[in-house]
Amino acid sequence: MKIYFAASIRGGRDEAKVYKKIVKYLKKDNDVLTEHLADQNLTADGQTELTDKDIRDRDVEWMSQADIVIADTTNPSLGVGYELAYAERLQKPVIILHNRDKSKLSAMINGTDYFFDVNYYENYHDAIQILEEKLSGKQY
Ligand code: 6IA
Repeated sequence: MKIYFAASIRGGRDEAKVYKKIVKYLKKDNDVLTEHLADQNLTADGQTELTDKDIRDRDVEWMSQADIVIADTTNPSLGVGYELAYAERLQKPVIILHNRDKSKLSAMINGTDYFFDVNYYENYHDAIQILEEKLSGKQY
């Protein structure tokens, strides 16, 4: 299965360790199109050869190929919000992981009529367990 994983970059990298664990778990059985998000050396102001337009266009192309979008929304991020609205537009299945001890999920995400499967976790073990339950035996 092709997974588009979305998580904060310029919004802040405080949760990068959790992203790394999630991507490592997802990569065991799936193709994670956005695995660079797990790179702990990637900083919020990290440099890249790509222009912002290249990044945006490549990411939406990847999303169109994905079977499912999985987003960690704990660290608020404009890019992740945009990606979730884009996933809704493409009618992609979406699983959201959110650590509610750290922030409150935006009403614009929690309140949308489109089915965002919102799941709250307390630590990365819970996050992985949620994914295990959601992904096992399901065909996306
Ligand atoms: O607003 P944010 O930067 O927090 O948005 C993060 C989201 O937008 C992620 O889920 C990514 O899929 C996407 N995104 C934002 N910036 C990049 C990016 N920058 N590369 C890939 N996806 C991005 C280049 C950083 C480079 C050093 C690897």
